[in-house]
Amino acid sequence: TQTPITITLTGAGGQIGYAAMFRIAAGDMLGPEQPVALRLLEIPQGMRGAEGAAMELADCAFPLLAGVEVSDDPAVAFDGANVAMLIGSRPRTAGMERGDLLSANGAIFGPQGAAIAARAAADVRVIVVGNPANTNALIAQQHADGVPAERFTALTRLDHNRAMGLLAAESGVGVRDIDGVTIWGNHSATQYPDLSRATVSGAPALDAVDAAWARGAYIERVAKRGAEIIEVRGGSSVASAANAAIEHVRDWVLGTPGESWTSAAVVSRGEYGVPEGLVSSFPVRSRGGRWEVVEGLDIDAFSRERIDASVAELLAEREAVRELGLI
Ligand code: NAX
Repeated sequence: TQTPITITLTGAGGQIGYAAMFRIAAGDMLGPEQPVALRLLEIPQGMRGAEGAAMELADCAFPLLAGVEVSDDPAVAFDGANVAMLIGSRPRTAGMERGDLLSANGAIFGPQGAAIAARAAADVRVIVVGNPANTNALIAQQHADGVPAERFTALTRLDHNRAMGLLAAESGVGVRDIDGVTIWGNHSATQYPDLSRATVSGAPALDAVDAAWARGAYIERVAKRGAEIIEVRGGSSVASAANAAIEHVRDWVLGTPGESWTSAAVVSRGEYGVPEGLVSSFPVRSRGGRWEVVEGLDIDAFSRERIDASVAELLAEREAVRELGLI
């Protein structure tokens, strides 16, 4: 039997945490042989929800589940964490100014970054789901002295999966026949779902679908898919978000298959002209437990403009959190 991997989930009393934890405990994230120990972090008002979920986990009698602890203290919840999934945040609500939004999240992600640096395992991998995810990841990373920057990532896999699903539907194929999709930039309305390298059944996607659609309505539909789900379902994306976070961690730890790539927001080293240090989405492969940005792709003028626009938003968010003294 293997040593359990410790996974910390924040916002564990909320919807995405609830959707994620049962699949993680069932082995969907780290495989059917790998025991997992869960540490659930909540704020005091979310503790009952997390405790109830922990009771249900016990009632599942998952053979791989090596233990569950619930806490409202980051120092306890991040203790020994190998994987930290930061789901709880303060998302934007109607009428909220950007400064208020960023300040509220700075108060969450700064201390959590520091607690990760102080308590987590040496190999800790962090994924931020809570919005604004890219900048929350930047804040956490900046407070995690001694933890390599590459261990901090933010979720754009949901956008990536949405982009795959919508392309497959338009082309009349299954998602297994889709490859080479990329999400660039911020997990926000400015994100750029890029089909210039995508293939449908091995042929260029831009030959399989209307090029005007690919560079117009498609981009908008992917970027606004969250709003579309809210309108139809009457609630935000939950199971699909949990699934994407699980796939992000799975691929990070276990690797991506072959030459295929996926999308993840990682700390830029200046690839594709994205300023160093920004947490921006790129085409990535996972090799030997590390994300590698896929380099050397040609970027045409249209793509350049879209990438630059989303990166400009990330830069503005970084400026704002600097001015607020949050990093
Ligand atoms: P919920 O409101 O259901 O759950 C959030 C939970 O986080 C609550 O139980 C709350 O008490 C807890 N929480 C708040 N501050 C905390 C802290 N400092 N420490 C620990 N727990 C804390 O939201 P849910 O639907 O689960 O969504 C969670 C986050 O994911 C939101 O910020 C949401 O905007 C974001 N999303 C990000 C996506 C992405 O692709 N990156 C897509 C889905 C989702 O919209």
